[in-house]
Order: sequence, then C-alpha cells, then structure tokens
Amino acid sequence: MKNTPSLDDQIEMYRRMILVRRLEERLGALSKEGRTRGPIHRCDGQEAVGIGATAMLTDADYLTSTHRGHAHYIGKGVDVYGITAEILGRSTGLCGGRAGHMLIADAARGMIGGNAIVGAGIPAAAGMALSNQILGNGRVAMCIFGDGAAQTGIWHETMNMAALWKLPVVFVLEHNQFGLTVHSDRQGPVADLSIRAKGYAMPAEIVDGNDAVAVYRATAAMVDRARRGEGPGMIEAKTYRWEGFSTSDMGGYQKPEDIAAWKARDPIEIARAALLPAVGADRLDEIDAAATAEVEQAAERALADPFPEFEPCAFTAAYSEVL
Ligand SMILES: Cc1ncc(C[n+]2csc(CCOP(=O)(O)OP(=O)(O)O)c2C)c(N)n1
Repeated sequence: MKNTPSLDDQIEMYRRMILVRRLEERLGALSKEGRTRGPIHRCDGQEAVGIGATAMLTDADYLTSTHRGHAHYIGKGVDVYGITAEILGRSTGLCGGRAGHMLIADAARGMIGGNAIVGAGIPAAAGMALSNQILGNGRVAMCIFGDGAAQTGIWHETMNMAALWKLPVVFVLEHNQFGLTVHSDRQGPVADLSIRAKGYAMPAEIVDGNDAVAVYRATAAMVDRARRGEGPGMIEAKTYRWEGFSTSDMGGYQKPEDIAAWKARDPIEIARAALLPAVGADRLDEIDAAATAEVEQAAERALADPFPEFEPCAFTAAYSEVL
C-alpha cells in the first residue's frame, strides 16, 4: 500500500523510539541530580508522533519543533551525542552548548529548531514552505506543535495563509491532552482540534498517535500531496503525556487510571508487537540493547566534555567595568 513504511523503515522507527525513551530516562535522572541546566520537558509515551511523522522526510525538508522536541530531533536524524552534549550545555553540543534542550537546531538535517515560545514554530514552517514554493525546490516544511499551541491565534492565521497560498507545509498536532497542567477540554470547546482545518479548506486526518505506522501513513499522504504542489495538510495525532509538564512539575492533576491506560498502550510495545512476527525477539532485543548503549555512551562522553567559554562582548565588558 502506498505510504506504508517498509520493514526497514519500521525497524528504524522502533530503534529511534527507543533512543528517545532512553534519552528521556537518562535526562530525567540527570535533572534530579541537578546536572541539567534547568528542567527537561519529556515526551515519554509520545515518541510515535515525532518519530512516525518525520520518518518520510529527507534532510532537505524542514522541521520546526517545540519545547518538547527530543523525538522530533531524533526523528529528523540529528545525532544523539550532539543532542545530549547540547542539553548538558557542553561546547561539543550541536549549538556549542548555548541552546539548551529547547532550542536545538541542525541545519544540515533540516532541523530548524525547537522553540520555547508556544506556537512560534508554526509560522516559521509556513515561511520556509513559502520559500520552497518560490524556489520550486520540491522541499516540504513541517511543524509539530501541541494542543496548547493549537489554541493560539498564530496557528489560525498560519493555517489560513498556508491554505490560501497552497504552501507545501504539513501541520502535525501532537495532541497529548495537556497544556501545562490544564486539560485540553478546559482550553477549548472541541475535542478534535483538527475539525478546524475544514474552515481553511485543508484536509486533515486524526490518527492513533501511539502507533508509529499509523502516524507515518497519514503524514506521508499529506507530505506527498504538499510535495506535488496540492497544498498543506494537517494530522492530529492523539496521544498522552506520561510524565509531568517538565521535570519540575509537582504532578497530581493527571488521573492515575488515565496514566495506567495510556502506559498499557506504550508506542514502543505497539511497534515491537507489530515487528515481532517478521523480525523475531532476538533481533529486536539486539536493536534495543544497541540503542540503549548508544544513549549511555553519548551521556558519558558528553558529561566529560568541557563547558563553553564565553567571551564577554563589548557591552558586557563595559558594563562590568561600571559595576
Ligand atoms: C507564547 C507563550 N505563551 C505561554 C508560554 C508558557 N507555556 C510554556 S509550555 C505551555 C503549554 C504548551 O502546551 P502544548 O502546546 O500543548 O505543548 P505540550 O507542553 O503539551 O507539549 C505554555 C502555556 C510560552 N512558553 N509561550
């Protein structure tokens, strides 16, 4: 079937989801020890969205992300060690240790960046899509954003312009049900936020965000039509955030039974069950062990790396003299 990932694609998505999960677990532990700069926004349980939605993109395509972007970075093929070193603030990080975990970019991979401003990656992707259209380069831009971001005005304005100008941009809503500590049913009157796409004459599809293959299929169809010049499309991937908003979240507002129900639908286990008959448990265990080791080695190496040295600029030098 068209837009169905190959077996190799599925294995790679499984591997990448494990990389993300292990990275999140390691960062959670390092954050508790006070060894990360600031809190970390984890995406445990949501990995299938970022990994499945980006698996059909090439390095030439563009992706904008959010404050919760680890799966988006890894899905876009960004190096795990470079990401880890960046998050730990080391000079060897992808952005020299200055970006932190929310703002990682890797131009060579088309990873334009995370973003700490909710919704800000959305118009940026449309702008890149406009440049693709003008240049006629066949590239597609994608933005992945949360249900909180889908309540912002800039999302509506961008959907309108993108549809009007038939821009090659794909909107991927990672609907994890919460914006900070507030459930989405208290942020807006509709449960399926993608029904709003209809108001902009834009096709949209709702998918099981815990099934990487389902996310891949639906997104690939939107990417294909955008690449053919038929305009933007939207995916609403329904998922759930297992952990708190960030590692500094005290919790208590998510129902334990909801967390348990969503943990029973672990995207990694869903992918593993789908692969088991064709690939076998031994090979899947090997992939898991190799991905786990890759994250562990990246963390150990990064922790031994130096912090960046900051040269004071003319202003700070003059200012410190005054002080
Ligand atoms: C413009 C703006 N408003 C408010 C905030 C504070 N803020 C940070 S994350 C967040 C919630 C975002 O929710 P969502 O888009 O669903 O992403 P999620 O955290 O669920 O991944 C808010 C309100 C911000 N960073 N930027």
